Amino acid sequence: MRERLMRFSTRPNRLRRCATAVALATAATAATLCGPALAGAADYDGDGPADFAIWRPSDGNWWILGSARGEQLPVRQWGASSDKPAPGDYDGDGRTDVAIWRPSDGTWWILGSARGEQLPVRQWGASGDRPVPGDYDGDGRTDVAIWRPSDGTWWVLGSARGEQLPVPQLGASGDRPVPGDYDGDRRTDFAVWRPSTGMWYVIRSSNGEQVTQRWGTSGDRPVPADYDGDRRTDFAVWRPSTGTWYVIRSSNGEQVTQWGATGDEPIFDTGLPPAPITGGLSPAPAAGER
Ligand SMILES: [Ca+2]
Ligand SMILES: [Ca+2]
Ligand SMILES: [Ca+2]
Ligand SMILES: [Ca+2]
Repeated sequence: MRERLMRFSTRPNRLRRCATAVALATAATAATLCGPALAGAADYDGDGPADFAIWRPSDGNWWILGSARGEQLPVRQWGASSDKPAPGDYDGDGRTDVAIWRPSDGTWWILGSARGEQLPVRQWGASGDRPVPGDYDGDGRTDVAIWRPSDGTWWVLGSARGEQLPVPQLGASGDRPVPGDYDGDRRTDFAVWRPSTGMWYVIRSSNGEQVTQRWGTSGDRPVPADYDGDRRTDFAVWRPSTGTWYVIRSSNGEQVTQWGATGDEPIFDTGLPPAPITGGLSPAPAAGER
């Protein structure tokens, strides 16, 4: 338990380390770079723990603080200002791949970590959709997926067979998609958080059952992740007004709070579970240069 508590309590410190690392590397302010336009938490250097990753829309640069050495990885340019970050382990090598989804034409641009090369460009989704990559079919590789706010449908291109999975309906306009592995079966569960009511709606992949949980209020940001290390995603919100994290640990249901430093911002903005991007990325063209 001590280890688990420490894991959680170190997050604000790591946030500050992120800010420090970025500040040392650029004249731009750390506050700007550590703002809400984030790529999520994922394991880019492949050492196990999640690394803090920031994607800056203005220039498409990815700033990653690798946990293995505590050092910033080489800055990579991938994507343009209108793109949405969509990292995941698409090539299944255990390291998160830098990736973006382009709303204007629904294309996915992925820099595979295994070979340091761009994967074939896929078209999946349309303007207005939200990218919700995850391993929905449980084959160990991230699936290209979008959530459509207008009707709450989830469209997933399963990586195992290269086919579309059954299209569930969950959520409505105004909701925030928060997919994660809440039931711990290694498959991503469809999930949304409703800001107006603070309700979480999750369809468990293990049995198809829908479960609900009230956690958080309007103005909070959903930041689901596995904070207690039991491989199940925990319900969690971050309150910007006070910098406080509110988490329900899936291991024991314990409700915990953690104060962040003023100016900290949540990293888990995409709602992606920490997934295994890599250090030492080799040069590759920016998304848009086929
Ligand atoms: Ca990978
Ligand atoms: Ca998959
Ligand atoms: Ca699951
Ligand atoms: Ca957990």
